[in-house]
Amino acid sequence: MASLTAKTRSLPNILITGTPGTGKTTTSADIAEALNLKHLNVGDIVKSEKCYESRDEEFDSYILDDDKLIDEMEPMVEDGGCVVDFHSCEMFPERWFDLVLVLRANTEVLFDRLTERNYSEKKREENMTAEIMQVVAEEARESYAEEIVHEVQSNTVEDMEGNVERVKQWVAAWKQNNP
Ligand code: DAT
Repeated sequence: MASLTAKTRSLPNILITGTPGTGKTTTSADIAEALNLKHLNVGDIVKSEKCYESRDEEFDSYILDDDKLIDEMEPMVEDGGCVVDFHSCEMFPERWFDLVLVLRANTEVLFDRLTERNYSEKKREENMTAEIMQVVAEEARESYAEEIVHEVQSNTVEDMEGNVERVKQWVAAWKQNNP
C-alpha cells in the first residue's frame, strides 16, 4: 500500500530539529502534551531499535543506519499526529512532514546547556560550531520545501512558550484546511 501523504493524514506530522541543546526534546514534549500528539524521540528509537551501524567513541555518538531507522519509523508516522524530535533531518522522507521547526540558540546559552549536560569539551565545541555555522538550518532548507521550514529562537522559557503557542495555532489552521 502506498504511504499516506499530507492529503490523507488525519493529523499533521511536525519535525522539531536543531543542534543538541537547543530545546528539541523539551519543546516537543510540550507540543505533544498541549495538542495530544505522539512525541517520537528519534535518538531513543535509534538506541532501542539498534538503528546504527556503529558507535563513534570519539564523539560519543552513533553512526546511523538510515534505512533501518526509516523502516522502523514509517509505520509510526504514516497516520500523522507525530512530533518527531531529532538533531538531524536530511535522512527522513520529505513527504513525512507538514511543518519543520528549526530551533536556534545563542552561543552563550548553548555553551551553558551543553556544559550542564556534561558534554566533553570536544563535543561541546563541535556542537557550538555547528550552531554558529547554521548546519541544521541549512540542512532543513535543503531537504524540505521552503514554506514549511521555520527557524525560531529557543533561548528563554518565553521563547519556548511562544513556539508551542505558534505550533498550536498552526495545527488548528491545518485542521481547518484539511477537514
Ligand atoms: P535538545 O533536545 O535540543 O538537546 P533539550 O530539550 O534537552 O534540548 O534542552 C536542553 C536543556 O535546556 C534542558 O535543560 C532544558 C533547557 N531548555 C531548552 N530549551 C529552553 C528554552 N527555550 N528556555 C530555557 N531552557 C531551555
